[in-house]
Amino acid sequence: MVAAAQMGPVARSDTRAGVVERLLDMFIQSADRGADLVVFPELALTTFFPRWWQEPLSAADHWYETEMPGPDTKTLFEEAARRQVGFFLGYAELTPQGHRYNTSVIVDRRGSIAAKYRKVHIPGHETNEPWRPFQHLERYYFEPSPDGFAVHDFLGARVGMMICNDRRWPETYRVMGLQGVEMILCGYNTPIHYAPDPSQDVLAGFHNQLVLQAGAYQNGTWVVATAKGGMEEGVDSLAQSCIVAPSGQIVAQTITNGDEVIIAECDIDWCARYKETLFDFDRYRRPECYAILTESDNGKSSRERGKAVSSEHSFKEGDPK
Ligand code: ING
Repeated sequence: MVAAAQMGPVARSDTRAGVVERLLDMFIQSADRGADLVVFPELALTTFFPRWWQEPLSAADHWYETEMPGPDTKTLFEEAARRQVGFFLGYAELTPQGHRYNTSVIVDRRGSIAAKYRKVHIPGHETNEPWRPFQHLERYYFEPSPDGFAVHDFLGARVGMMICNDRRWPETYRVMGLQGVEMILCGYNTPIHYAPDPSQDVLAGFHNQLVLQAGAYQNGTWVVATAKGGMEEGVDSLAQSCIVAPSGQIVAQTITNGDEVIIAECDIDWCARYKETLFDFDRYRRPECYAILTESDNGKSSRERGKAVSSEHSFKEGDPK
């Protein structure tokens, strides 16, 4: 059984201890309902601080964790060991070397960290843009992961992690799909208003479901996606946490934008119904046709070459067929 423990807003003034109390309440509620694993949101311990410009960058240090577990989070790890229930937790990481990452960990039934993931796709902008009603300065506050996506043997399944914007990129799911992933855990903070193109605002929920369902189906994997939603420091953020089956069906979804636990029986054997038929990669995938996907110049050189190639294969109006 897997639970998504959605959070409502975390205020700028909320303390980590106060936030952890909320997480603990939902963790205990999930364990009482039979959960083996509880998935918390991205940056779960603080308000979504990248909505504000702070300089120097060191003025933001207090938003980051320098140790995990730390003094405020160790009760979560202790409860995991006590109830023998694992969890996924997103937080801002400041390493001893001074690197800053948007990070998540999965913690096992003994309360030990089984794996750490650092966000690959960093959205938003790098510099102060006061024209925005609120900012999205993740590219100022976080470095992109140098590690990419891994899949781990965890709680009896092949489990991977992604964070927020990662869920919008098909490569995220396929890189883990090619490692046999059976469940992808995700936390997100998604403002409903998207300043660069407000026409997308009304589609926030649709786009959230679209990418999660497509990624699950096209890779025969479960996806558990947990929001920190609601009106947080004046920014309306998408809730709609959900649990998606390998079929692409949503089997559970939150109905509020506050603290809310949803739970589902996730039969890992369901993955094989897709991985061993329609999406049997060994039988049907054509990697020899996909080289452009991994060119570091985002395909520019292929498009250049493509001009020569496509002239042989594309016909102009009136050409003899
Ligand atoms: N948040 C957003 C996300 O990808 C965003 C960024 C906001 C994209 C609004 C599109 C629209 O869901 C994070 N934290 O990545």
